[in-house]
Amino acid sequence: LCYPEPGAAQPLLNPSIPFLGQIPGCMRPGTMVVIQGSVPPNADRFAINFQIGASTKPRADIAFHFAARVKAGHIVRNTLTNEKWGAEERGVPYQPFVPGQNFEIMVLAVKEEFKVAVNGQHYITYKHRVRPLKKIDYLAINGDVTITSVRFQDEQ
Ligand code: 9QG
Repeated sequence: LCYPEPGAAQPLLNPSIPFLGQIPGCMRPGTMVVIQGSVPPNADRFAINFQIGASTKPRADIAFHFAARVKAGHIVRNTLTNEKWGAEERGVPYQPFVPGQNFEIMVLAVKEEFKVAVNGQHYITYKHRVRPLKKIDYLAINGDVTITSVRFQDEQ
């Protein structure tokens, strides 16, 4: 269900983790999600999930899983379908998440892919494996992370 309308949403401030929230208007080409937070000292891993629904049993499909494995130094991207992970995408230009430091992750959905920028710099893209995009109606954030704000915007 794509409610509320895009643009109607106020920024979410200091949500507790694990976070699960509806994406106002669902994802569509031009939807941008801006997540600000920090990596706690000693963080192992955290993940940002763009989901289809909020079910835990069975677990909702995840169109785009962005997993920062801070200790291991990997950023893994994947899709969960019928409780099974697909092929991981792992290449990164650098590892931007540093324990004790703030970050900003911007995820922009365009027609063919998600574009992810970290700290204002283009970081990676992820080709859509789930279509149509508007099936993606929930954002979940979990793991070792502190989130100060989540903003949903529509860029036409
Ligand atoms: O490890 O990899 C992404 O391909 C799995 C992880 C899994 C994902 C997956 O165990 O972990 O990152 O949400 C999950 O299930 C996370 C925490 C091969």
